[in-house]
Amino acid sequence: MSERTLVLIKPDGVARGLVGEILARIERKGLKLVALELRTTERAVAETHYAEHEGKGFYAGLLDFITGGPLVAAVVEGPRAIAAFRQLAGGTDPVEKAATGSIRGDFGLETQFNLVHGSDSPESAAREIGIWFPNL
Ligand code: RTP
Ligand code: MG
Repeated sequence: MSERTLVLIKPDGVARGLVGEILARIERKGLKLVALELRTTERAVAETHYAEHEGKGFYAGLLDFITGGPLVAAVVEGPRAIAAFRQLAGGTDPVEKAATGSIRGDFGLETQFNLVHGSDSPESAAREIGIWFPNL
């Protein structure tokens, strides 16, 4: 059974010219792009997307980072797409948690600047796709 997940190539990934590399990994895994957009993120969108982290020490910096430059938002589809993309991304901390061979493990150094976001559950995916692609 196919499912959908919301993927962001965060502003660090765009600024470093890694969009093509990251999209290639998604496509080579066998996942399908069903929506794709380069956009600058309004603060309200970032706040809604990361509402679960409100009040945490990294929240203000995270909002500044996400709104600080263009990012790529995408909806990705395939069997177990949510877990499959989280596997491609690697753990949140690119050095301590993400394995070599994952996007974060191969390209990241700092937890904040970890290149990509992927929805972490079916409920998150539905919520996040609604935020970024309300017409989908
Ligand atoms: P994401 O939501 O972006 O896919 O990442 P995640 O599930 O792996 O990690 P999460 O705990 O949801 O954290 C969201 C994002 O906040 C930044 N962060 N910084 N400085 C820090 O300690 C810290 N912790 C989290 C990262 O950009 C992380 O991806
Ligand atoms: Mg998360």
